[in-house]
Amino acid sequence: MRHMTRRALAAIALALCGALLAGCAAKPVTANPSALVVGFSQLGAESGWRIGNTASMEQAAKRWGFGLMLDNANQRQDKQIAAIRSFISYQVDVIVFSPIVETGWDNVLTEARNAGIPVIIMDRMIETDDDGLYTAYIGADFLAEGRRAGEFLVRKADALGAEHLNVVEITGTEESTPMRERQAGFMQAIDGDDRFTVIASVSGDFLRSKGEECMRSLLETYGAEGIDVIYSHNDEMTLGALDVLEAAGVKPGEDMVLISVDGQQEAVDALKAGRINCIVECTPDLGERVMAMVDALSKGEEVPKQNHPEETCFTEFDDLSDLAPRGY
Ligand code: GZL
Repeated sequence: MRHMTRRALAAIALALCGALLAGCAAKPVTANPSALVVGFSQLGAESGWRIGNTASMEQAAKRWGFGLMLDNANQRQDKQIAAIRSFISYQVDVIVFSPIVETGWDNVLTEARNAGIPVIIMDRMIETDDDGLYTAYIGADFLAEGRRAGEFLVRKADALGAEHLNVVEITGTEESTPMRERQAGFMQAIDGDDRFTVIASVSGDFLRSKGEECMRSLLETYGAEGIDVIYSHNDEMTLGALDVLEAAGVKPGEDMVLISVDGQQEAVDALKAGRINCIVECTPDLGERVMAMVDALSKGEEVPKQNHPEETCFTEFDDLSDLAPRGY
């Protein structure tokens, strides 16, 4: 862990520079100068899931009494890299980041390693030949999430007695781990079942607005009668698609099967109303796991490299009457 005096001096210097440059007081990181400081680069605020994930980190840091330097990169990898470099300059105790895409991190993570600062990758994963560049990964098993989506579709097709179903896929941010693995897991689960044809796969970038655009374009291309199933990689895009479908006179959940991922309250409410058929859960509540690992690292304890939270799947076949509020 960093020597407090050196870091305190670095903090004062950085804060003064920041304040002078920004013309505003640098945000105090923590009231307790001896508290651990976590540098957290969050990729953006593109969805209810992401906002819930950020809140989870802030609440957990507060519970543990850690200082949290939070930077929101607004969907830009270059801003995440700059934030990580500022955390290194500040000499934080641990760096946590959710990489918007999988590649392009080796250089800055090498700088963190050279500075002796452990890195926890949270939520999404990186692609690297050197897994010594990070201490641990805490986040979902996205391949399993994709498989759950596909397994629901097989079950639904059985229940419908369907002979053939045309599937369209609205994917998340290209080259991100959830997009790649939710697609791969889904395809694994339906592989070899000739009742299903994936007729289109378009990127909605995890955004509600782009989910609307994708749905509008898919309807124009295939017509409502040409689409039987929509597999959408997150609830925001699904909710955008719902608006477009209902404006076009389609009854989602009945005329078309809708499969979504995340488990935001608004989507769960739509599931309960029969407008969505299945939501594969992806929990944003990773903060407690992250901060417990920060504490363990500060005590020199060994930590597991891969850490996946328990997740489930909510479907039309389940009794959801006592499902607790989702909180995001
Ligand atoms: C998944 C996370 C994804 C969510 C989206 O862990 O990275 O990013 O599924 C979010 O809602 O935008």
